[in-house]
Amino acid sequence: MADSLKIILDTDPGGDDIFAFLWLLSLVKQGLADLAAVTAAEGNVAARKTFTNSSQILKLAGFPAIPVGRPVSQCPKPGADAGHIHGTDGMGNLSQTLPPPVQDFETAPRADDLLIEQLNASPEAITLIAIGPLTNLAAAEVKQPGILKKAKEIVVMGGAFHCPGNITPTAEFNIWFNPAAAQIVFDSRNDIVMLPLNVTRELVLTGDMAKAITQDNPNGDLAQFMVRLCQFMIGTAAKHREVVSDPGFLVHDAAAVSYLFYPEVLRLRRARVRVETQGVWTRGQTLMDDRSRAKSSANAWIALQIDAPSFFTRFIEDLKGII
Ligand SMILES: [Ca+2]
Repeated sequence: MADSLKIILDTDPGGDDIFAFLWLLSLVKQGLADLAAVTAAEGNVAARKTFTNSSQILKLAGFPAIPVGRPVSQCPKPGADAGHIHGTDGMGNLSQTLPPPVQDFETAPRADDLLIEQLNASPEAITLIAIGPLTNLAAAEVKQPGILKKAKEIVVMGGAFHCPGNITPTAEFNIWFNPAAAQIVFDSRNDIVMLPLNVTRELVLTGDMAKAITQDNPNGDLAQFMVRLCQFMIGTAAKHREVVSDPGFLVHDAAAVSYLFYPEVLRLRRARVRVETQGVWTRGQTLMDDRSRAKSSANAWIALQIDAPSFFTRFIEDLKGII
C-alpha cells in the first residue's frame, strides 16, 4: 500500500477548480490521498456559492462526509468575480442538476478556524493545496501567527511571471483578488510552491479529452456533469479568448495536483516572490528577480515549464477511475 498524502483543499469552484477537485478525489479513491477537509474560498463566485459548490461536488463524487469550511469574507472587494467565465453559479450554470449540498453554510466552521484546528492537530503532516484567492490561509496566519509553518507543504495556483495576466494585463486572478492575503502567505515560510500562468496556460482541456475520461460510463451522473461543464467552459474560454489554439479551456488549478502526484511533468526554480499590493495598474502582479546578481532570500519554488501531453495522460487515466 502506497503512503497516502493528507491534504486540505482550499478552493473557489470554479470550472477548473472542479476538474482539480475531481482529480484529487480520484486519487483519494485510489488510496493515494486523504482529503481531511475542504475550505471554500471567495473568488470565482461569492462565498455562499463556492461553499455550496464544494459540498455538491463531494456528494456527487461519493465523499459527502468530508468537512467543508465556510469562506472568510474579509478582503476589500475588487469589484468583480469570474462568473463570466465559470457561470453565475461557478459551475457552468449546472448546479441545479446536481444533488443538493449536504453541509450547511450557516453552521459550518469558518475556513480559517478549520485550517488552524487541522494544522494544530497534525503538525507537519498536512499539505495545503490552495487554488483560489489566499484569503482563508492569510486569515488563519493572522489569527494564529506561525500556523502556516505547521503545514507539510503549501501548493498555490497563482501568479504570472513575465507573461500576461488573465484578469488584468499583469495579474493572475487569484493573486489579484486579494493581493494582501497573498503577500501574507508568501511571507509565512520560504518554500511556497507556486503554479503560475506560465505553466497553467498550456493546460488546454478539450472536448475529446472529456469524452476520453467518460467513455466507459458516458451516461453516469458524474460523466454527464463533466462533459457539460467542459462544454460550457470551452464556450466562455472562446468568447473571452482565454484559449486561441484548439477549442478547449484552461484547467489552471489541476496543475497543483500534478505537482504533488506527478512532479516529473514540471520544472521549478527558486526565487523570491513579491506581490504588488499597492499598484494603480498592477494590483496583484507577481514579481521575481532575474538579474544576475546574487540573491539570498528565496521564499518560493515556481513552476516555469510543464510537459502538457504527459500531464493530460495522467489526468485522464486517473479521472476515468471515478466515472
Ligand atoms: Ca480556483
